[in-house]
Amino acid sequence: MEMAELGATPKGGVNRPALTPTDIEVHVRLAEWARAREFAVEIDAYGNQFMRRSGSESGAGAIASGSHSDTQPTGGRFDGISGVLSAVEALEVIDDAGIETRHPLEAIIWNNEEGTRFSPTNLGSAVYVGSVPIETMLAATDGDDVTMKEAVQNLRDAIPWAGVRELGAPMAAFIESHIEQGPELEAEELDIGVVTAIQGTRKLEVEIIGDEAHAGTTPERMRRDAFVDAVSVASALRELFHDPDDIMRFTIGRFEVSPGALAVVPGHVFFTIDIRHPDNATLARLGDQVEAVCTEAASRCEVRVVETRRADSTPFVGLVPEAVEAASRERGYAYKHMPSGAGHDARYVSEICPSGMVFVPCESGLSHNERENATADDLARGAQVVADTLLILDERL
Ligand code: HGY
Ligand code: MN
Ligand code: MN
Repeated sequence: MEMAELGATPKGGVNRPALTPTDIEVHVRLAEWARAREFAVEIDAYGNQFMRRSGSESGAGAIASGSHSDTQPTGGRFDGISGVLSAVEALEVIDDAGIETRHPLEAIIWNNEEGTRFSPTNLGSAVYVGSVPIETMLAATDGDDVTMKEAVQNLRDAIPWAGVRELGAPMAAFIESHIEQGPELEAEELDIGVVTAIQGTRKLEVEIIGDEAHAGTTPERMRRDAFVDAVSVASALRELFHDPDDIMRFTIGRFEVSPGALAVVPGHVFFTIDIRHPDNATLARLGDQVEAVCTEAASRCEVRVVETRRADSTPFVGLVPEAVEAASRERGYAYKHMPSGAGHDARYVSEICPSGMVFVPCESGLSHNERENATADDLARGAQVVADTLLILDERL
């Protein structure tokens, strides 16, 4: 609740874009908590923050947990930050108990997971594992032309005593706790979801380019109205992605009409496409048709389509989900295995080490919404599973 005050909105949610002053304040507070425990604090070139309790075996890779602290513009109090705090809580409780682990244990704040502030955007975890080039990502700018590089420097300046973490430095394993963001656990009265996979996704940007003209004098036959074509394009896309089984997810989340003046025929439209599906072949087949469908549906304007991100479905198998399941069972928590509809940092971290996730119930399945809610008891069980999982992994690795 203390973190939810940083970027709090009047409607009870949180608006905390990556590395804005409120988000940096989250990083500072957690760094201070870590320092009070004599945990090491490090920040990498993309602004990911690592808080480490050392282990007894020199050279052993860290067993890590964490999530993100940024939010959607009308986000809730739990998406992301609850996973960061679960990791910090796990390290603190293990420290309080005086348990010596062989591996170092780390709590991580991955930078820029929601990715709403900078364009082009990417997840801190994706940059860390090297799936996108760091130079391009540091050059990304926000609406005020602040670069990600400058934003990372602001973070560094706020925690000048933090060490430098090398991008891609190996980890032994990673476990991310997150609210479910869907309705199943609550409806089935379960405590814990053991996550089996994250569905695949493709993100695209579409531009419709027409001509600005006078709204009072230009006859319809002479217009190249970008909005009119964008409406046809959007309908054609909805048809392309219509799925009678309701498994396909298709969203146009941002739609900008320019110049956005009452008496001007719009000369330009920009919109984003977010598509998701658990089956990579379906995602490939339909995603590959986007450009042709857009071009076909626009009658007078020029259309440009770029793909900004693509990630296949990612399974979580073996060591980490098995440890999450063992932890849940030993605590007597009611759990089930389930896939994730949302994307998460664990998807990218799984490219460099065994990874997995634990879900906790959230009220009515609401997320990316200011009314997002989760109970303290449920969150505590999730954090307990994280702590137990770290210790189980320390034994098994
Ligand atoms: O939309 C997503 O799935 C991401 O977590 N923001
Ligand atoms: Mn999240
Ligand atoms: Mn989110």
